[in-house]
Amino acid sequence: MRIDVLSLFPGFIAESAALGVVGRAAGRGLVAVKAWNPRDHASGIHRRVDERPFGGGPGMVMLPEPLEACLAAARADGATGPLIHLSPQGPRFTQAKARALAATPGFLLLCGRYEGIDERFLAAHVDEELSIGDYVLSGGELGAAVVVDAVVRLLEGTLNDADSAVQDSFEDGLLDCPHYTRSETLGTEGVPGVLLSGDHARIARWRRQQALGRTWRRRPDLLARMALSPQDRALLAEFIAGQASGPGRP
Ligand code: 9D3
Repeated sequence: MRIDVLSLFPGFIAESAALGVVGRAAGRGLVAVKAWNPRDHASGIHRRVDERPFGGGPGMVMLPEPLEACLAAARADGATGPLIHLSPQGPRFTQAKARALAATPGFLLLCGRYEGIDERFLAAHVDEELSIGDYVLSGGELGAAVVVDAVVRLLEGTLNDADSAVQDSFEDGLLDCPHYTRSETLGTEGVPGVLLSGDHARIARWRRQQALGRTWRRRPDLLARMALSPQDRALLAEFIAGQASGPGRP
């Protein structure tokens, strides 16, 4: 897979893509993340990438010309797939969208800075918009890093079975169960007995029940959109029966 990112902070994109799971995937040749700086395609000694908006008002807006030239350079280099604008105006990025992107040969991410990007560039070139959540960021770079991370970890061969994607929260629509280490200082203190029993069927049942129970308590919105199997329903009923209070408890 190939991911090309248009950003005024190419260093941030390159450095975040060199870390952890994404860095390992790049090292294995499963993905190439390439950053493109519109400033490298701006003209004049000042290499301006922003201008004052028509109609006045505070703040600057990204000029279309450096972005046009930057996008053309990326496409000429082989950048492939839709151009996705990271934008607070976009629909929310979800695990389902990460899965859809992971099934493609590649895509481009466009990061805005300042107040945003000239609408004429967006209208001419952007295929899709994505927001990463309802909070205000200073630009699209953190959004791009989020999308790259969520997509690349889904690529075949990226994860070892230890952190296999199928075990993830949201892959089955549930939050994760609690985990306990073989800690030298804490020993087995506070560890649920079932985890020390060696009974793998009981352990699996307990973990599933904890995942269901935590989702019920902390994210009832996720549970409401799921169709639970009769077994899951029974596990959750048992969990709820053992609780002091209802959903919303921390
Ligand atoms: C305070 C500035 N706002 C004026 C009404 C508009 C605004 C412009 C640019 C708000 C945020 C940004 C920069 N944000 C992003 O580029 C961004 C973003 C976000 O802010 N929240 C969630 N997801 C994303 S993806 C890109």
